[in-house]
Amino acid sequence: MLREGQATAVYRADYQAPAWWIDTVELTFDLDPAKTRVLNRMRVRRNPDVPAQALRLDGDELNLARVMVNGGGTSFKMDGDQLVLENLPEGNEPVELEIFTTCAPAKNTKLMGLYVSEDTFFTQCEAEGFRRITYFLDRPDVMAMYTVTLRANKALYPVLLSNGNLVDSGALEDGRHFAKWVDPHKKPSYLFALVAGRLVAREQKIKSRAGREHLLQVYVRPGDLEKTEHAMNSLMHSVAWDEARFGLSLDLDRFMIVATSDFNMGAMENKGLNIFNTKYVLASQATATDTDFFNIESVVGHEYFHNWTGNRITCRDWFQLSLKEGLTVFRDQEFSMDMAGSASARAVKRIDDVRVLRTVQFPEDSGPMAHPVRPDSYIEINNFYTVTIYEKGAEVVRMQHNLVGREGFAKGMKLYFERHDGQAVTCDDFSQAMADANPGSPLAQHLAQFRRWYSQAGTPVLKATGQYDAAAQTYTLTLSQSCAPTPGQSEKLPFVIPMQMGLLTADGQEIALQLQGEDGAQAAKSRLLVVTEAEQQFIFTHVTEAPVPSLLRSFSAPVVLDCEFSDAELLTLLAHDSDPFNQWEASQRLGLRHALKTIAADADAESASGQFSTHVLPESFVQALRGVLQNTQLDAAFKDLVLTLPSESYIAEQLAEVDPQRVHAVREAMQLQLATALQADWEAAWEAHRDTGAYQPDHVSAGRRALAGRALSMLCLHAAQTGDEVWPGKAYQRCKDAGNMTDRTAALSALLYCASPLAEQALQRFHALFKQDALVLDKWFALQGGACDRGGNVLPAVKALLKHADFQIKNPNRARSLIFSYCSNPGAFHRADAAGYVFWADRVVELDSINPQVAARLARVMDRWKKLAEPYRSAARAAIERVAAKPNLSNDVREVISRTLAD
Ligand code: B3K
Ligand code: ZN
Repeated sequence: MLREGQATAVYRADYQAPAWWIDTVELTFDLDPAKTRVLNRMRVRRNPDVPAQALRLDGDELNLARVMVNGGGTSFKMDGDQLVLENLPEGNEPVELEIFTTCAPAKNTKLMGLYVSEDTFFTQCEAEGFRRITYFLDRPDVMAMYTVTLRANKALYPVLLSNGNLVDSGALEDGRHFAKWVDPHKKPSYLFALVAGRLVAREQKIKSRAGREHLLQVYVRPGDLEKTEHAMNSLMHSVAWDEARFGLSLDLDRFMIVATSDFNMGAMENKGLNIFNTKYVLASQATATDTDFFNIESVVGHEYFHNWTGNRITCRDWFQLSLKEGLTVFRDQEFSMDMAGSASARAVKRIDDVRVLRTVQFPEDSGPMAHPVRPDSYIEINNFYTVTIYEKGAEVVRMQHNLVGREGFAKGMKLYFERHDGQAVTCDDFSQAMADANPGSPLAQHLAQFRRWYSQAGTPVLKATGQYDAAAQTYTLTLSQSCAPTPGQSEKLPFVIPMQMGLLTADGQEIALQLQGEDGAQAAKSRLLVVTEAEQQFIFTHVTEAPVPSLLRSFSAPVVLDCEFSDAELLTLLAHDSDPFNQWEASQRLGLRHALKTIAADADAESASGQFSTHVLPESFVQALRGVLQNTQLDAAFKDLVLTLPSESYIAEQLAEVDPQRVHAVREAMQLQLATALQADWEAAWEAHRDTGAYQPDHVSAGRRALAGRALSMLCLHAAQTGDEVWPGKAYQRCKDAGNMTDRTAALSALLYCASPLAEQALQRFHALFKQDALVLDKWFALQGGACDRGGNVLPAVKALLKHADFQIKNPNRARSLIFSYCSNPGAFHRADAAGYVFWADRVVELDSINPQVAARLARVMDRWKKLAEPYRSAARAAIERVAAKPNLSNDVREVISRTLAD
């Protein structure tokens, strides 16, 4: 293990092919929580393409008992954590290695490698966890065939699972038993998995289009079986979707999902044996919200789609992580959209995805952890499972899709598999296949330039200005791009930006788009412009009036669009754009614009109490929002999104210097204005949507529940101003009687939001009802950590909850539910007395000694501290420096903290 000061960076440019290959691995486990014995027999051979070198095997926290070569003893040495064999036979003949080690799964609180959760053994090997199980070439470009024998006490561990097919099983002496698994596919070590414990499974047999039969299984703890129906349905849908959309069939007889409540992230795509956080498996209407149901569908899909994009074709090295993650996120997004059905539901999904990108990835891209989609270096790879790798990576794949079209993309995928199935490859290999399958496409024409999306960090700004020439009936759109420097990259070259756009008349009609020199016959109403220069002009002809441009439709590229729209133009787009994304976007721009104006206004204009007037938003915008609420043509889910104001963190990102309490106060003033001005409309919305009938987690009824929940929250907020007790009473009643978790949590958060005296009672009832259900308790903690701050009340409540009997910091879900919810709640976290930052520093240090990956995530909360106004900025620096001064920090936390403090 690297200790303080020893951490060294790994560079992409240093990549070298492995000096040895591992062809086969036979692992035998004697599972015991205190001391598990692992016998590893592998056949290795020299890589003939690389000069002869010693075999250096990775290890981490292993106890080495024995090493044998071709059945006899051998000399070896340790170099740090590596086991080095210098005297292996020369030549290209395979060598039989036998390594015997032990490890202590019960003590493994990092949850990497082999660990125990609730008396069950689990593994997590990505990225570098396999070396905590045995000595190995723990790198993704070494792919081997695995045979695994598990031995354990039968009463305690009746179910023994590993990758592939079960080929043998039976009883052993002393109440023990064994199971032998053979994976028919070669794989990198990060996809290895085993599970052993007392589990039950929901099973489903399916037949593929090609006629092959498969067994699907979802394993959970006894008692949770009835909560697995949705996960199983999601898995069946995923299998069918990948066959239908990409012609990719399941390549295994058996596909298993196993759920655990102790997991560092969402889920893991181990070959044939996916391991999931319970949060993304277990669902019933009584315990899971609509969001949970949709997330389960998307994560089950994501892990299943990795079977091809990640497992069959994997990454050459971890710098290529987005090769599998960006592509697989793109695939799960498309899957969710196809499952959603209607155009409006698809748009809602797209808006949700863009919201995550803009509120989390854009800040990452302009902060201390900014890195390209294909990074050039890292200290701890676990720190690079980021929104840039995943979500921006997906946008980079989506842009390729936009540049070659849907059919072209399918052709590119086909070529990618023809060329690289069974290989460990690079991001360049993917874009090359896409371009080669689509000669003549803008992607093929500009491939080298397009690849800057992989190599340059930072979010480009696309500035758009329009000029209408009434005499010539032309509209000239000038697009210029720029990208601010990011750590280590001061100069940025122009990107290839696919920009989908249209032009509207002032009353909302779409104008046929004819570029100068083009034949009018082909004029479409929406088209793709490909921007490649630092500045470029597009001249549209036959434009009979000054148009309103609808730019970057469906968010066709991950850029900041800088365009000086008037309020009137934005209202036109909100009311009439045929692109629902841009309709929503217009509402966001209007909300944001007035928030920023108020924040920037002279502080003297405010009342002495620091309250803002409740007239932040102009009447025309409020009236437009009323129109949306009253519009019977629009889906409830879409209305809910339009009525959601930009978040505090999104508003803060637009500011050069952030006073978080001011941002909080302005946004709350806007909320109150909407609550008051639209009171009658919220009542009507509540009445029209509160009854959603028998629970179904489909998009239409989920949208109805979302809008009803928002209406209730707004009505309670308004009631709190007037002293009215009716609405809080209704919310309390709903919290008591709701037939599903979505309505119940919406009612509870409405009570918390308006600081109703009934909130405490409602919280207690909720706890009493669900104290046996870990995932619901997580929600209970999260609601309190994320509550709207009223006079600094949230932090004391959070501190008290840390001592609650149900709080366990070792469980990542629980730690996230309380601590992360609080630290990402800007109004409550950024306190003038610095107590939020002190709390953060204490928790980072506490968590780091338990689970560095979770601690490093929490450390990221301070990414944007340099933008804070005083006194927040100095207080934040002091807290970060306090963490930095601790001895024995993990590499994970040290890397994040030192980047955060770097100039
Ligand atoms: N590939 C895993 C993530 C592993 C994270 C390791 N620190 C889950 C996923 O992206 O599907
Ligand atoms: Zn993934």
